[in-house]
Amino acid sequence: MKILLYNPDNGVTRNFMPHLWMFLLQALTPPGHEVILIDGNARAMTDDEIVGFVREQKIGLVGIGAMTRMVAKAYRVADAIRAAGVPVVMGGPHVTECPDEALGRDGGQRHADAVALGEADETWPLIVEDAARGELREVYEPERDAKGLDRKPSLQPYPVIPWEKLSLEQFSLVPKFLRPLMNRMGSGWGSFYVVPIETGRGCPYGCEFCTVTGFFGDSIRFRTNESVVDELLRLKARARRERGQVAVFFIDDNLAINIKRLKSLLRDIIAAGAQVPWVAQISANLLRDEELVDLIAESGGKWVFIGMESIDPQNMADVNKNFSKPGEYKQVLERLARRNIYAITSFIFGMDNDEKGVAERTLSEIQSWPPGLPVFGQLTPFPATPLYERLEKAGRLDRPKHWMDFAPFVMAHTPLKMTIEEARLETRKAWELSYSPERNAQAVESLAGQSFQYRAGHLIARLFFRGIYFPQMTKRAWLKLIVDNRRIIYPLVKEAAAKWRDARRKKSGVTALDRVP
Ligand code: B12
Ligand code: SF4
Repeated sequence: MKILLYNPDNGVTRNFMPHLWMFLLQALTPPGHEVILIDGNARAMTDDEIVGFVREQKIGLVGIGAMTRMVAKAYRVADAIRAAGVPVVMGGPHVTECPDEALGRDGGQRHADAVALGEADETWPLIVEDAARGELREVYEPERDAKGLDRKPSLQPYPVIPWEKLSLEQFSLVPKFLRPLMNRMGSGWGSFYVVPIETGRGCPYGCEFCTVTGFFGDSIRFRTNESVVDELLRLKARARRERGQVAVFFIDDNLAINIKRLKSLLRDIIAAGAQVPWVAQISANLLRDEELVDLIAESGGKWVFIGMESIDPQNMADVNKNFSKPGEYKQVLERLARRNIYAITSFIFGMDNDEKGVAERTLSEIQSWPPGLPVFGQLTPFPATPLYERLEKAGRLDRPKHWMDFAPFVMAHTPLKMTIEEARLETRKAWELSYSPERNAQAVESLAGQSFQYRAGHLIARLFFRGIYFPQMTKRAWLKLIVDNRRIIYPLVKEAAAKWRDARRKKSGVTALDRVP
């Protein structure tokens, strides 16, 4: 049977990285079936194009995964595929929390033939075999333990994802029109992929807005160090073979949740020479340990994603994230910056203690920190989170099913001290000011004294991150961005050209000397 795994885009931004669940389920598919992956973030397709593809390829089963944010699109695509007579199974965090919605048991339209609840590592092979026999059940859920809780996959052993031979073409971050040039320059940047790798699952912290503690559980499971190191070595070998670049996003919710284990993993990565540039999510409270931060740097850690959420301790208490202290953010970022590690700092606006002016207050704090990549979102009540339940009980949900009419940056409830429109404007302002050409130039200039690679890398990351908020899909949009940022791009390009000429001169100097009898 041919199986298509599909992840929809959200219609606004594109992810810079493919979704792990597709590769994982592909690796867990029983032999005898062919699995094709399409990530709408990388390969945008209309509903008709997807249905056409399913027909043309004679697909026998379609698996669709989606976060809440993309679920309306996922349902639409599922409806079109089912109308073409092909069964659809849906999985992931949203349908796990709202299975009745996907199955049409809540009075609405049915979108899926079957749903896979929770972690599907163990149920997926069963789903495939049932579908191949034409006997799909409606609901697949993990077995329960003696306490009636989902039995979670131990991650030991962990399936081997054959990155070394998978087609990653749709996920290369180097724009197609630049690839031939980059290849000709022999710079090793003809391809660039960010690949997701998990080393563990689960987080016990239970922040009010987060689905992770409920979905993956509060007990943490880790893969063995060997299996992670092996995956990194295979990736590294591929990048070397293709003369391209690869970076890894360790997608664990909190990579340092067990500091002792992380240190042991990083030491093994270093000992095996398995370092690749990597990014990971780590909460600020777990970045106090100097030895850990040394190991992060030595093992290839370049960027750390920190869920800072707010600079207001009252907001942090309101969302049960008191363990993360705004008062120590600056110190943490300086500790990282001393090792040339920078932070993607994530903020949430529209918390109950936020007022008009929150963007400016937050930005003036950020300005006093080492340069990083701030990102701004809004407090969103995802189904089955404690936040959703609190707001629902208080009758504060303006759009209880906000995912069915997804509107980017428009909140689904009204914060206590500002309006929904004010929250939208504050968010916009924060993005505009943080990624203005002036701010980009200041950030790069503040890295004066650092190597060319750091400064250029920082600027490129800024230009990409801006695209999370501002549509930046077309060549025209990129050109405009380059022109707007010429003040900082021009000197960097000049410096690069001088370096390149210098390198060529040195090379030809050696060649000339070699020819002397
Ligand atoms: C990596 C990541 C990202 C990446 C992008 C996704 C990517 N390319 O991987 C980035 C950083 C870009 C990102 C962004 C966002 N993210 Co995010 N992200 C994650 C994270 C940390 C890991 C995802 C992952 O790979 N997990 C490991 C895999 C194995 O788990 P899984 O995806 O759940 O898949 C398993 C099962 O669900 C199931 N399954 C999943 N799909 C399917 C499909 C089928 C057919 C079947 C059978 C089974 C199945 O099987 C898998 C194996 O067990 C999760 C948290 C988490 N731990 O999952 C949050 C998470 C998915 N993100 C979340 C959110 C909210 C966001 C943002 C909206 C945040 C924001 N405000 O901007 C954005 C939206 C991005 C967008 N494009 O619109 C929420 C989603 C909650 C929800 N109900 O939708 C999560 C759960 C975190 C949280 N705090 O609650 N994210
Ligand atoms: S620390 Fe991160 S993953 Fe853990 S509960 Fe809080 S937001 Fe979710």
